Amino acid sequence: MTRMRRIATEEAFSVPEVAHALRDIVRGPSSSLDKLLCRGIYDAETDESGYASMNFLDGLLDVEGERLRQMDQYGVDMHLLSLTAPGVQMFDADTATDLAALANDRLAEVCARHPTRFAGLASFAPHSPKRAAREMERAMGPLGLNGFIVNSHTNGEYLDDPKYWDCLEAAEALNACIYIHPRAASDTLKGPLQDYGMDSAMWGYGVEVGTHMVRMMAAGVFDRFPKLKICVGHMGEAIPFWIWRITFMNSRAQAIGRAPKTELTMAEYFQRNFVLTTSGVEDPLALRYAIDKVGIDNVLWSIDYPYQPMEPAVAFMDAAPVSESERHQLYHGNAERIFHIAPLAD
Ligand code: VNL
Ligand code: MN
Repeated sequence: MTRMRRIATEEAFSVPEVAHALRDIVRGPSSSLDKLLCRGIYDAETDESGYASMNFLDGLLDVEGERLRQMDQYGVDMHLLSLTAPGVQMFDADTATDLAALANDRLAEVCARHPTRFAGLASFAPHSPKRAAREMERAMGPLGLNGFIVNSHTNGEYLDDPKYWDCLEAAEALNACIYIHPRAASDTLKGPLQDYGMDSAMWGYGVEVGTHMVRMMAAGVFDRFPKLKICVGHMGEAIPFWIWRITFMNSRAQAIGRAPKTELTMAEYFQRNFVLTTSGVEDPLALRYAIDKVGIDNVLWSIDYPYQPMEPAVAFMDAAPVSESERHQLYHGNAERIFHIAPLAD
């Protein structure tokens, strides 16, 4: 019997041009909370957060060296790569558009060199939505990429804002899933998240993306784009646990005129329009809960390399309290379906 294929679906990379541009951003006047992590990664000499000691930059810039070696060592067949947060969303719209295209070109090249080892989510610049839509078509067409990544808010605005709907329309038309990955909370959300290391993965990222998801559902975005698929990491950014209360209180808010009327309930949108991955949550009870809540078709395995180590993420899923057929779906079947990855011939 052959070993089960393992496709990891939230795997970060970068390219030197984007790294340099982010270094310039953190040396500039931006008030973004992302500066803490970005200074640590891209401007290590000025780091005050301690992030620099994690050496994430080496892991991000490397795709075909140490990363592939570890994938071989731990039996990880494929990384679905995505340009790491904050992606291109801190740059002005022109720079963001150009750097997204450049990162997508590089990504397509590496996927073409290793078609069974790497697939990729394309970047786009939401703040230039018409050009973004064209880049999305290029990414899914000639570049042969597998879906899209967006790092939550853009200049403090979220995808419920109709100014971004060209991007949502393109994704839906292309039958391509948008992965909403965290970045640090927007300026209007960041206040109490600035201490104790709460800015990033410990807490702030989940608050930021969870807020983004609720905004999209409550705004009725999925009435306009019923076939749009959104992927989120971190076992659903706590929304599976909250969805009953979100649904109950949203229907009350609708009834008293505080929220727009929607065709479906929040729980129905969550079920129909979202899939989630396991990145950075190696908790078997949380996994079992997520599967029971959203269904085995809607949960995908991921590592979150290089921010999370590979070996424990594999050990977690190998030992997870699921049936073998469920494990097949988590490890590869759902990723193949959602992200247009060719199944292996028997
Ligand atoms: C971290 C974790 C950062 C996961 C990430 O992206 C991430 C972190 C910037 O631990 O800082 O995807
Ligand atoms: Mn991640």
